Amino acid sequence: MTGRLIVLSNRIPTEAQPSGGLVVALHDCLTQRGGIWIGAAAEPTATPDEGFRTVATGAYTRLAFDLTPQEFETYYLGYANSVLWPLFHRRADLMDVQPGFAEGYLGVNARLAGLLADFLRPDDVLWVQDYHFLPLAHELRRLGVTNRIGFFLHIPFPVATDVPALPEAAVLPDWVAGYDVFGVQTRADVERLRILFDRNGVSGALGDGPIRLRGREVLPLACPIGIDAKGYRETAAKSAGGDRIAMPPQQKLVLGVDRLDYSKGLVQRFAGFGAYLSARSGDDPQATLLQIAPPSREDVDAYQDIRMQLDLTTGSINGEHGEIDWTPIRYIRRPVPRDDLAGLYRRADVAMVTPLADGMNLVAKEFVAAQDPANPGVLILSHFAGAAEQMPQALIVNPYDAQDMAQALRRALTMTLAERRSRHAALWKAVDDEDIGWWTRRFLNALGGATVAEVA
Ligand code: GDG
Repeated sequence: MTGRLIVLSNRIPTEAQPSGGLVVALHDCLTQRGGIWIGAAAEPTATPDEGFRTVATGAYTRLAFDLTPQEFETYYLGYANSVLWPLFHRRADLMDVQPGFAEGYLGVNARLAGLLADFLRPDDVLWVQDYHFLPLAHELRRLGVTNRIGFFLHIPFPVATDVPALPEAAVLPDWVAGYDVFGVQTRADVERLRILFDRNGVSGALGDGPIRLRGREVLPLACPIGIDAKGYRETAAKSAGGDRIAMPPQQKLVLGVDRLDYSKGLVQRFAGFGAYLSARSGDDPQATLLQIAPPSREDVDAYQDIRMQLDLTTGSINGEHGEIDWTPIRYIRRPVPRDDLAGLYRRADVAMVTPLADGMNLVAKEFVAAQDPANPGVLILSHFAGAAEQMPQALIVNPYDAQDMAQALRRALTMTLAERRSRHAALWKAVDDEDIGWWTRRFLNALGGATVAEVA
């Protein structure tokens, strides 16, 4: 296949040498293959350009499209982040369905489809990233585009019985079927997708192969995203980030790293840590929870609410359990530089990755990659993180059950070196075998746009 690879994502990297797993993987892939990366301009503008604008050229080209402030409000903050995000994370109760949101979302997707229909050459392959663009292929097919088009959903696929909460529920299967390959993070996501089609009366949807709907065929593909495992291990080994923590030697460090988002289960995690402290006997180690939680999407109300709940919970636990010379929860609501973060992971005795729902969760993989294999820390991982499918050697917990998390903490904090090593070795193998390069190859092979050698 000789066509160009065209990647579409909500954001495009702005640096010449980007950082962050997904961005680096796509950057490397496009650099090798040649191609184009298209995304929204960093800031909305009241005077938008009509078409794509070239923002960088080189081994591949980066193009931006403008959003008006109103589109940003309805398409991005509105439909994508106040309707789809909560629904897909099993929080239909947090959906904020407002007039104009769906129109904004469909309008941006239809406008992009029009631009792409003019832009695509017949053998180009289009790879669309994430929930901001679910209807894009459906729109492109209506315009007669027959190119191979793939989609990757970074967040969970919704539960079929929740989907009717979406006013556009009836067309969701058509959006999905516009793609040739619909990639999701886990086998459980594939199952939920197939069940949705089955409930919509599509025969054969529960089988293994492609699903047929109104003359189209879509292949659901479980394609768990990975990280640059070896690169991350090196960064962590060199980082001085862990040296910044001053703690008495007998005290253990428990680490949490998450965008401040209600799906990440932070309040429940703090409650689990509080339950550990309450049940702690004299023999159980003293532990400090360091939680890094950079804010995101602060313009959406539900994010203000989670921030307030977390402030309250932190104050309550520290007030109850703190001592003159010890603060049990250290909570930092700012981003930490990437290199420092890698060092903190390596320094931590335990990581708590306990989302209520999460497509994959890269923090779990970064923590494993960052460990010193001779003396590794222990991963506590929620059953509801996509990563749990690939990482069964973590201590798997139910984030809704504070006692379960407290017991896992106790077990993690007192685990023998031999057990820590053997669990870590298995986890490292999973993270390294199925790294970010593996993910790109697996997806593009399924889409038929490249051979393994081309993207290796
Ligand atoms: C979506 C899906 C899926 C966090 N705090 C800081 C910081 N981070 C970095 C982490 C990690 C990334 O942000 C977070 O990635 P996650 O995978 O945990 O979560 P989402 O942002 O929700 O991502 C998720 C992912 O897409 C990929 O498909 O795994 O399920 O929700 O890399 O290290 N980085 C720095 N400072 C911080 O304070 N530098």
